[in-house]
Amino acid sequence: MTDTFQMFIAGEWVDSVSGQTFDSLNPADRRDVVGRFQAGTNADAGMAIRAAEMALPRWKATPAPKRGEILYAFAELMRDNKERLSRAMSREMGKVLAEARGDVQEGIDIAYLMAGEGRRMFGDTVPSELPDKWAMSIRSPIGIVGIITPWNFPVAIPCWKMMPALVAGNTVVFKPASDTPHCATLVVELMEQAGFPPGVVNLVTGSGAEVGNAIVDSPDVKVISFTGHTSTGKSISERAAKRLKRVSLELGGKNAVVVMRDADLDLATDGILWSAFGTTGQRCTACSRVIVEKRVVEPLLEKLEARAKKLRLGSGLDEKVDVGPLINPAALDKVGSYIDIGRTEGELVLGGTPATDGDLQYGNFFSPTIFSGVMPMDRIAQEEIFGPVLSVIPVDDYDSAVTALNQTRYGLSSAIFTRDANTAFRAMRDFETGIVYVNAGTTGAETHLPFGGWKETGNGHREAGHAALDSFTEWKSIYVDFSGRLQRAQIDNQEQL
Ligand code: UN1
Repeated sequence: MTDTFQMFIAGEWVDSVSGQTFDSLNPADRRDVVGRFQAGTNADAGMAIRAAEMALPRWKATPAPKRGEILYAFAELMRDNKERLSRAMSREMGKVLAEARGDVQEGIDIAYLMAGEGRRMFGDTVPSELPDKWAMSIRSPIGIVGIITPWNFPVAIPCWKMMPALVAGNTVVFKPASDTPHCATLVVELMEQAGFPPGVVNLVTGSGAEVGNAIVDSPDVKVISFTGHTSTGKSISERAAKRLKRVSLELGGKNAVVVMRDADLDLATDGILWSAFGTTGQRCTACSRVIVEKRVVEPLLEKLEARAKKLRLGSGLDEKVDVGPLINPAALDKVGSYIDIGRTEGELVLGGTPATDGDLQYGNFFSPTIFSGVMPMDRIAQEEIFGPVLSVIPVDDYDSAVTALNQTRYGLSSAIFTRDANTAFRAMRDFETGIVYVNAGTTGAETHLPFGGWKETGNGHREAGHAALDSFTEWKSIYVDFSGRLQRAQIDNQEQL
């Protein structure tokens, strides 16, 4: 018997008015149905938005430190339920258990961090240019926030978005990816237990075309926070622009690791393999390009190939497995089509096929793949594949490495392996990405620093860290004049010439 799950609106678990459901499948074994979920509609989204509107005045009026205490209780519950959530995530999303635990931990980390923001939420208190006058700025909640999240970090990303939105005093309508509604449901169940009042958090499952658009188009939803494809981000941005809605976008990446001739090649191999094939390449921060000084291409390739060959594919729930499945059959097709493109551009060194041995045939498995001799402007070096496909790009020197690295429409994460401190500092200055790693791969951002990218990776907003609050608050600058007379800024304090 497959369990059927409900949506969470106004503090109640409810069915969709559509009476329709959809199934979430285990990507490692499509015969395993994780659960049946409500196919939400425009009307369901409307009810969730109304619930968020009703809950807003009280939540806004709750002192931020008190709101923070509920976030703290949620963090504790997540910690207590970490193993259960991680296992549910491996089953529904496919990532290996160690990584699923990391995903949940990232959610816990941001919940604790944002709980603390309840007692900080700093503004500025600064001197006024006039005597007997006080000047300060404070953050205010904006209103109802629409949260639209992807499947690849099904616990961490919803938490990255909801925790800052909520501690700042907004209420939330949350639409998770249709590939991972179970993870979303488990998170919201814990939010309910933590004590968020009814209507403060609402969960509506269903398609982007129906539920996502209803949230984006609603005049009552003031902020949209979205992580996903660049094309979807652009369309959300266009729709939301009609209402001058604030939109925070985290989109694609085409992240590169630069390997200099003086690098520790074993360390570089570790970093590249982890960031290219971890999460089966399905991270926005995944490394899909290795830009290598020609002199070390051969030894590096040998190491990469030898190690990548040994990676074990299988269910993420099996602790011996290194690489889980892709999320769904469409992802398998997409990766397959890039292999065809790659064969005409570079040389296939390893992989290049779906993995179908034994029980793998029931899942969406693809062998770790490496192309060598790729040129910076080749399609496999330019387009986001979101799978276990790595392109090795040979270059002459540091300057051509920087040119190749920056020649892309994206700018999320980058890395350099070198033992030369001067080269490392040049890279920190020259790489046009929101995140730069020195002597580490391109993944593994921590939650107390700003997370996000340049160029078409986003629209200038950042998640995580206190920067996240900028997406979910309005600034209010306040002037208090206690001089008892009219004082005109920029005029009464100027010497007359
Ligand atoms: C993502 O893939 O959208 O830095 C997020 C990392 C993780 C977050 C990735 N902490 O890879």
